[in-house]
Amino acid sequence: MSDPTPRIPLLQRWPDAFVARYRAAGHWRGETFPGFLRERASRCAHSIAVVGGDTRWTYAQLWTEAERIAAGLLAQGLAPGDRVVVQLGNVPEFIAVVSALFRAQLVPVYALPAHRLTEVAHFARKAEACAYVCAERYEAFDYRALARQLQAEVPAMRHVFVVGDAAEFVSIAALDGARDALPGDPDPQSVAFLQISGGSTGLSKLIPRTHDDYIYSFRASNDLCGIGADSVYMVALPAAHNFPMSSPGFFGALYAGARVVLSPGPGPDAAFPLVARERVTCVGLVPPLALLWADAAGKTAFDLSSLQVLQVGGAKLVPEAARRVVAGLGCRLQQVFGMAEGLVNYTRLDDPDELVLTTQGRPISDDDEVLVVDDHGAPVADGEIGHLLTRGPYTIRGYHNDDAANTRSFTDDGFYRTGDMVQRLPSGHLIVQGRATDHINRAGEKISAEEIEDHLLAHPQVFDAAVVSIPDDFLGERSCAFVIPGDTTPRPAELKAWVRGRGLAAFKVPDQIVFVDAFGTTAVGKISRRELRAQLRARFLDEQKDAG
Ligand code: OOB
Repeated sequence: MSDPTPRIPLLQRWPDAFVARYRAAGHWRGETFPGFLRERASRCAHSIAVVGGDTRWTYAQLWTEAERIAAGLLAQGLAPGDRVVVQLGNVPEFIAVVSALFRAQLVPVYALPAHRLTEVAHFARKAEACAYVCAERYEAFDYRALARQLQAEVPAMRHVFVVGDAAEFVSIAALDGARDALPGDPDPQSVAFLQISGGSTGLSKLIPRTHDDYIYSFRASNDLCGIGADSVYMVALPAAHNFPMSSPGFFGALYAGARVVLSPGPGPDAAFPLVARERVTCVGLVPPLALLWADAAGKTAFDLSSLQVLQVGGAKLVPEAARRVVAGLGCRLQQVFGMAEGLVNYTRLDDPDELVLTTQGRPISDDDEVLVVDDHGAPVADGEIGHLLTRGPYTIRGYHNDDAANTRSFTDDGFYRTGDMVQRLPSGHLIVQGRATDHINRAGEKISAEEIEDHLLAHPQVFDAAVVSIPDDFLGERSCAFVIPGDTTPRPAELKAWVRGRGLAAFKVPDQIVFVDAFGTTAVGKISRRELRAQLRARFLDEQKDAG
């Protein structure tokens, strides 16, 4: 059978010389998702692969489920190469469904459970997807209602598959089909899935990851995070995030033949009983959750002594918070500074404490090229702050179907402009010092200021709006919208309800709304939105200091 899976367009592929180099180095081994999952199903057939809710699947059972669903999807009329938006929470079916998509050479597009119609419709259009997989209900939200709206808005979305009661749609549990209709394994260089970007400017972009590049990233992560067949890895953050997916994530754990435990929520209440019962050895958290866990650990009756490595990433963990986390949980801390576009940095498990507490780690690979440059692109000396640019064996060379973003976000020679400002130490460890783009990092969820401003501007009583990040003791950053009202001033609650009503994830609703008469008092002539946001933020923080 010819290979139907999407290839990355020529301009955004790794050039041949890099392909040769990454292969010669043994990073890209020609492995594929269905290939390794099938192999584990035979080698680790009776080991427990996935635990969640009442389900405990062995590796053999997971593969059987994946093949059943894969065959069923093809029997329903999907064809290899089709894109499928997957919006599932931390349930075993998440892993079975994506394994099935890989098996059938269908391409998952990962939405978070928090995403709502506007976002899911955007992913569907951008990916030209024809199918949507959702849960009947997750965290009290009925996704079948969203599916109906989605089909009305995106006619190309022909198929809806539901985990749980499917109503008029097709139930995942009922799928079945001929196994001999399943395709062979895909080209390792083809696109395995599309991941969602944090969305630093405007709407989220889609990130094409190949089998070769992604498998390398979690195989290499396993070594650096101490994951082996005896490990028990907990998914506490939403499973669709890159961090719990691949750093080392549940895919790393499955690659190692380890056990994956899905926690229904990220907080101590949901997670601690499972840590104790399953003897969890490794978990990844964002900084506010790590602090919650550390505080709760001193008071809980649950036995957390199995925890060996607590990973913290997604947002900056300041040294003082790092000390509290270590004191509270008593296990090894590992800082993780990564991005869905590729590059992931880890502090090493045997790094001196000082580096673990004060840096965000160093790249996975010797072939990760890291540049720290000034505003004009000239390299800065070690220890100085500059823009982080990177390219390497698991960092994309371009977004899916987005020429404008590609021109902005990649240099001519293929470096990704991360938007992060960092300091590099002579050891190669990076310290994240802020960022050059205007997004809000709200407890690890990235919110584009521009996207929220656009939604606020659509309100009839908003004359102008600027959204900025404000430091927050718990979240790290919260969002604050400065709004110049129109003829009458709406109530803040009304504006928040407006943003939510536009079909957006709840985490994007501004935490705070401040009405102002005008913007940019010190500005002469036209200033950029970036400068404007910076001025508003500075003025607000000054006023708070004076008031406090
Ligand atoms: C992870 O991925 P994304 O794509 O949601 O967000 C990437 C951005 C980075 O560019 C940086 O601005 C920020 O999140 N970030 C951190 C950080 N980890 C991520 N900023 C400071 N300190 C850290 N430790 O967030 C992600 C992907 C894979 C592994 C871990 C995190």
